[in-house]
Amino acid sequence: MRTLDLRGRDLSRAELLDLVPRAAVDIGTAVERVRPLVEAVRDRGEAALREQGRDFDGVERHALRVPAERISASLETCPPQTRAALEQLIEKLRRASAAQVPAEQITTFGDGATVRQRWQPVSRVGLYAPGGKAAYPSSVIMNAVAAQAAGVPSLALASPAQRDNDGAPHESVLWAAALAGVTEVYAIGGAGAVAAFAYGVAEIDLAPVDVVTGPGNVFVAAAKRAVNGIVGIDAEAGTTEILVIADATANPAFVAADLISQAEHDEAAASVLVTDSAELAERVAAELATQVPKARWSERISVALAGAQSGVILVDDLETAARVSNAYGPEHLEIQTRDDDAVLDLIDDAGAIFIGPYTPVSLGDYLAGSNHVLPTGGTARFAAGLGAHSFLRPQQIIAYDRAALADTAAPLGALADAEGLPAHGQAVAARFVTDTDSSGEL
Ligand code: HSO
Ligand code: ZN
Repeated sequence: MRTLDLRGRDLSRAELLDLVPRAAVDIGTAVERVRPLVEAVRDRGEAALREQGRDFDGVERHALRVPAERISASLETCPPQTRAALEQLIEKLRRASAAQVPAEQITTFGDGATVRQRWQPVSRVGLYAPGGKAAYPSSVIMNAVAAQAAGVPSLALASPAQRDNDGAPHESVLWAAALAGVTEVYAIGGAGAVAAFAYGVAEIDLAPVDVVTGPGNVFVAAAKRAVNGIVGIDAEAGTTEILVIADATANPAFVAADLISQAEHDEAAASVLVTDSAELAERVAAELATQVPKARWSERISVALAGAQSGVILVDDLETAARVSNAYGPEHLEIQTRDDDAVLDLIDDAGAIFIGPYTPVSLGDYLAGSNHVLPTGGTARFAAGLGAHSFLRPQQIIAYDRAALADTAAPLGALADAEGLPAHGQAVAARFVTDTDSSGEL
């Protein structure tokens, strides 16, 4: 990993934003590349999906909609310990997701005037689960359970067709769908899946959705950006990132293992260590040198760790470490220091935050009970991870009675007049016209 030594430098946030290691992937450029794919699905439906299946997944004549019996039958091939683990994930995530649904709020203004806010789920969602370098049954569950907790009545799932599974999505994706209770599953991948959800595909009875969610590579993120506005989307959950803030008290073997765990996803994954201890940095480097060669995906991990998106950043103190992290806005932030809560207080921007030596990111990836679909690429500055809230809209319900409306008539008329819109005032005044007074005066 390359080292960036910021010690002795007093840098502004803007300078830090410029300096922090960042992946070279540009979703904006990728949008231009996926637009023809998205438009082809919009205009030519099933035919375009089959062409894209042939070009990207090497499968063309498969069933685009997976039969419901095929989904439930998949459980016969699921090893019992995998099934038990998926069930544990579902149960924990259901509890944590249910806790994310806000209660209805009511504000009253005297007697007879209320503004109520209820949280209304969207009607139909399209969930995407990637199937490239690895299959992600856990992501299927992260998406489906959050939508179910919000009360979304109609869920569809798409994941790339697999040549070695007769054109169905990866078998483990089907296990997760079966266990989460998702019965509408499509063997469609990438930008085409996002477009199919956004526009619908009449030939295969795929009705358009209201919101598309789920992680994916840069092209899936770009396709979501391209259809945003036609449908809602969740955050841009692209290639994974981990940033660890650690001091001299941290265990270098733990830190190295966590950096490796996310680098395992992709050559473009980002692993960043920010520390005020040059000694810890050296010890982590030594750990990496022994742990990486033993890893199953050691080559991919080495590429990710050596990439421009990864690195070790040396700082003078933990306050600066927190500022560096805020500028980076990591998808995952781990804090392993003498006083984790004090560092946490300094953090603004992160997708999810993992506290202490016994809360690795991979716990959150699978079984913490939290959701692992999180904003990447610095979008944590303004975006949140997936949760029940991603599928809910606050909706205000306003109810005034006659007396309460009468109380507001005069100031409302004044505002209407000030804006040169007297019919607005008249809509109120008209309700108070008496038989003897047709002017609407109160
Ligand atoms: N770390 C990934 C999620 C994941 N990890 C799925 C393993 N499976 C992005 O947060
Ligand atoms: Zn992961």
